[in-house]
Formats: sequence, structure tokens, C-alpha cells
Amino acid sequence: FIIQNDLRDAIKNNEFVLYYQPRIRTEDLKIIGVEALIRWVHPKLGLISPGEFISIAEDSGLIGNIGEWVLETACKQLAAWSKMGCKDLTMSVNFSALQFLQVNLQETVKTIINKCNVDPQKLEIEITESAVIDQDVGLQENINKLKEIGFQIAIDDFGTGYSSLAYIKKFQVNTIKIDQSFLINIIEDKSNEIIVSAVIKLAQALGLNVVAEGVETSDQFHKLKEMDCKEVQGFFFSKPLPKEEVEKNFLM
Ligand code: G
Ligand code: G
Ligand code: MN
Ligand code: NA
Repeated sequence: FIIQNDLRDAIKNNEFVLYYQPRIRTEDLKIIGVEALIRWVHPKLGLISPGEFISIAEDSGLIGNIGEWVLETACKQLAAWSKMGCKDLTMSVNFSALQFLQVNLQETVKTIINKCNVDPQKLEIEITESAVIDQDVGLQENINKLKEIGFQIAIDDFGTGYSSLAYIKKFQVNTIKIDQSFLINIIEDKSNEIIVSAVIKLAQALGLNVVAEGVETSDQFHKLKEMDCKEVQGFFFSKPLPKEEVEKNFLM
């Protein structure tokens, strides 16, 4: 029911907004970064979640423009927070696999980070594991180019696609984000506990950051802390928030 034409006009009409979900350090519960998540404030339908329009954007060739808007908006916000004194904060941005196939991705991205005057080391691009599976030379080249600029790369939803460990090595990722599905029964389900614990150990042995996503309860959090998971994200700490609320609740 979402019309492509509405989506086409949405950037021009300033209808997109970014929410930010805090990423928390287990050791001291401090915020270490945020993940930018897009929302569409449709003039008639109200708030629409990305699950409902990202695939339409991909199919209609609009994902490139939307992706650029997301990156630029996230970079501007990161620069603003840095100016406020939060210099160590990292910004994670979700990229659709199609964005990695753009021929001019490196130039586009460079233009944005120069314009916003942000340190690319503070930016992390998330790519879903399933996207990485589609073997395409363009994808590999573009990941390399983003790494050359200084970006961090994260594998999102880890464990849901074909979790080939070869990809972690091949793409030289910096961060593994464990999919929230593994946390659902982590207290009762021994096999999920073993999987999560093994992924944490593997990531640490490889010198990678590991983030557990979808932490909803205190029990889950304490279990993860016991497993030496150093970074967490989830409703237990905060849902994705508008920038003002991130500032009010986490940065001031
Ligand atoms: O809260 P949540 O509904 O924000 O996100 C739903 C899905 O949409 C997630 O899989 C998330 O990765 C994806 N998503 C959120 N923001 C973006 C974005 O800016 N770009 C892309 N490609 N996907 C996004
Ligand atoms: O695929 P990706 O990891 O980018 O998706 C993030 C999605 O997960 C967003 O839709 C976000 O709102 C959602 N999310 C974040 N934290 C939690 C949580 O603790 N529980 C649930 N159910 N969803 C969460
Ligand atoms: Mn993500
Ligand atoms: Na995820």
C-alpha cells in the first residue's frame, strides 16, 4: 500500500528521520555508540518502519539516494555530538547490500565525510550476513574501499545467514553483531547459550568487537556479562530514540 511515488518525494519533502539506539558497554553501562535507524513520517500514514519500505526502495532504485541521506544525516549528528564533547561516540549505519554495488560508492562517501568533517574511524557500516553471501566482486571491492577510507565494518544479524567464518576473514570485519534471535531463550535454552558463548569467544580471539543485540531483560544482560560480552544493545537499555531523547537520557 506504500506508493513508490510517495517514497520518491520523501527525501525532497524532508519526511525521513533517524532514530538512534544506544550501544552500551557492559562493564560500566556507559553509552559507547549509537545505531542509526531510519523512520518515515508519512504525511497521511504517520510513522512507517524501515521494514515496510526499505525493500520497496531497493526494488525501485531509490535506496542509493536514501542511503546517502542516512549517511549524511548520521554524520552531521555525529559531528554535532562530538562538538558537544562526546568525542568517543561511534555511529553505526545500516547499508543495504545494493549500496555496496554502487560503482561510485567511495567518492560519494568521501564527499559526505569531508562535508560533515567527521572521523571515519568513528563510523561503522553494518551489512547483514545474508547480503554478504551474494558473492559479488563489487561488494568485496567496495568493502575494501570503505576500509581504506577508515570506516569500521560490522556484520549484522550474525548467525542468521550462512555464518561462514570465511566471510569474517575475507571482509576483515571489525565487529560482529549477534542476532537477537539467539538471546530469546538464552536463560532456558542451553544450545543458544552455547552458541552465544562460542561466538563471543571466537570474536574476542580474533580481536573483533562483539555486540549482543536485542537484550530485553536483566537476566539476559547478566548472563551476557557472565559470558564476558563487552557490548550490548536492546530494549532493556533503550529502544531507538529521537536525537533529543538520546541527548537527554544518555549524553547530558
Ligand atoms: O527498528 P527497526 O524497525 O529500526 O529496523 C528494522 C530493519 O530495518 C532492521 O533490519 C534494520 O537493519 C533496517 N534499517 C533500519 N534503518 C536502516 C537504514 O538506514 N538503511 C537500511 N538499509 N536498513 C535500515
Ligand atoms: O537488523 P538490525 O539489527 O539492524 O535491526 C535492528 C532492529 O531491532 C530494529 O528494528 C530495532 O528497533 C530492533 N530492536 C532493537 N533492540 C531490540 C530489542 O531489545 N528487542 C526487539 N524485539 N527488537 C529490538
Ligand atoms: Mn543493524
Ligand atoms: Na541485527
